[in-house]
Amino acid sequence: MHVHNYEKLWLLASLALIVGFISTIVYGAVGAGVVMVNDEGGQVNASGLSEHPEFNDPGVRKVGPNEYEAYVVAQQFAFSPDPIEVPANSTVTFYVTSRDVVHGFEVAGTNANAMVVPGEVSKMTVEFNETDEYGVVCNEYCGQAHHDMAGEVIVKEPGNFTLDDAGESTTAQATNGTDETANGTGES
Ligand SMILES: [Cu+2]
Repeated sequence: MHVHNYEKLWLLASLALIVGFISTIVYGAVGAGVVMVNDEGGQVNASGLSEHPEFNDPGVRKVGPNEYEAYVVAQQFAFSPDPIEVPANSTVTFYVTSRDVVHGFEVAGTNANAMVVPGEVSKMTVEFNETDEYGVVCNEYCGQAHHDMAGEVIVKEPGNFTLDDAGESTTAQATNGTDETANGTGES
């Protein structure tokens, strides 16, 4: 069978396009450090958050050198705590859940962006290298004042950062590694 040269050229060109499109999808999915939020964060009783060992007192905990966990509760129409304060040069794992309806939790300008579903914990990790301020937005329509639902992550100079009382008030893990930053004075 004879295939005309132009025909071959078009076949090749369309093949290259298909390969190109698939490559961009694969790169976007695995090459750019994109991680999907899955069910790793576990589940909670949305109406019993006040009895939860961490979500009863949302806040930032130190769990290792330069490693922090931030427990965040979303509810109509605010995030708690707000602002979320963390030190620069740290790795922060956010655990976010909702007290009422479905919300969004997006730390604008970072890779953190998740749906927040009552009963589920969305877990995501962000590295903060420099002092900065990031807006936190709810990007799931959650009710009449949804457009007002915003918060802030403040990345502070490590020397200016102290954990507030929430960082030392709960459970065994917090009593291990917090002493060096626990000045006992709370927020200044
Ligand atoms: Cu909302």
